[in-house]
Amino acid sequence: MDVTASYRAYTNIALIKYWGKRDAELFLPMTSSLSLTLEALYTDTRITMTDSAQADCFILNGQLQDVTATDRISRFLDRFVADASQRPRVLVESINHVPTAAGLASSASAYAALGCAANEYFQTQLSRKELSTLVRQGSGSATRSLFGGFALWHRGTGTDSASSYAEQIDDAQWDIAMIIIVINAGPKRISSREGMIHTMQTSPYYRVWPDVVAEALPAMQEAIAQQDFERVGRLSEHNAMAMHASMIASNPSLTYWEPESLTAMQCVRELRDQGIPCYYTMDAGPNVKVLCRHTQAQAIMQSLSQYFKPDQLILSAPGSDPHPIDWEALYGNV
Ligand code: 2P0
Repeated sequence: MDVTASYRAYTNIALIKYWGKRDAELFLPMTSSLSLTLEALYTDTRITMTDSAQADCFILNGQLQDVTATDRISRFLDRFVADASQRPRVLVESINHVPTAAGLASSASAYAALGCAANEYFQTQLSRKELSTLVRQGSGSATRSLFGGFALWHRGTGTDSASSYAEQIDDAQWDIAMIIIVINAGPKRISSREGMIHTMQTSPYYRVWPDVVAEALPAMQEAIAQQDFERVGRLSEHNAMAMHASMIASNPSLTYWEPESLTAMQCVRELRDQGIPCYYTMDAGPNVKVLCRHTQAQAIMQSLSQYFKPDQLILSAPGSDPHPIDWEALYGNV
C-alpha cells in the first residue's frame, strides 16, 4: 500500500447531456453522453494513512466534513478493496477549484480525482476505462472526467456495469474553448440526482429524451471528427434546451434558470447575429456555459462584460486527463 496518493482531475461540461438513470444502484444511465473536459475547473485530492483505526476522515477545502459526507466517501473507497471490513482507514483531503454544487459539476472532478488517487493508493491497477466504471458509481458525470478533451460515456447494456464506461474520442487540441458565466455560485435547491428522478417520473417529454440523444450523438461525433465548430455548437445548444424542456414539463415544473440566465442566452444570440459563432449550454443550475472559438473568446468576454462582472466570467481551454500532483509543493503539508 502506498503511503500517499495525490491526483488532479478536471471537471467536464456535457454537450450531449446525461439526464436519468436506468439503474440507480449501479448509476447506469438512460442514454450515452458526451462532454468537453475543462482545464480551468478541477479538484485536487490526496489520500494518506490515518492513525485512526475506526473511521475515514474527509477534509474538503480545509473543512472537516460531517458523518454523512464522509460516509459517502468511505462507501466509494470500499469499492477498491476485496473486503471492505479490512480496508485501512484513510485521510482524504480535497481542494475544489470549482464552486461546489453550483451546477458546475464539482462532483465530476471530485470523484474522478478521488478514484484516481484510490487506484494508486490501494494499488488496484485498473485501466482508466475500468476505473471509469467505478468512478461512475460515485457520480455519473465523473465517468467522463477520467478523460481529457471530448469524452464519450457509453450507456452500456442491461445491468452489465463494465459496459457503461467512458473513453476519449478527440483530444480537443483545436480552436475551441468555453466561457462559464457564473450566475449563482451557491448550492442549488434541487440536486441533479433528485431532479432527474422527478423528470423521469413526471415529465411527458422525458419519453422522447432517449430518442433525442440517440439522434444527436452520432451527429455530434461526426461534427467533432470534422472539427466543425459551428455544428458542434448548434448540436450542443439544442441538446441542452431539449433537456431543459423535459425538466420544465415536469409536474411540478423544474426550472434551474434565473433571469440572468436568459440575459446570457440573449447575449450569445446577439453575438451570433453579429457574425461571432458561439453557443450556450446549461446544466442543473442557473449558470450558462458558452462554447466558442478560443481565438474569439476575449472578444466574447468583452461583450459579456456589459452584463456580467469580471468575476462572473471564467474562460477555460479544454482540459487534460487526470494526473498525479505534488501535493506538498502546492498546499504544504498541513
Ligand atoms: C451532465 N448533469 O451530463 C448532466 C446534465 C447535469 C445536467 O451529470 O446522480 O451530478 O451523481 O450521477 O453526475 C449532473 O449529474 O448526478 C449531471 P449523479 P451528476 O453533466
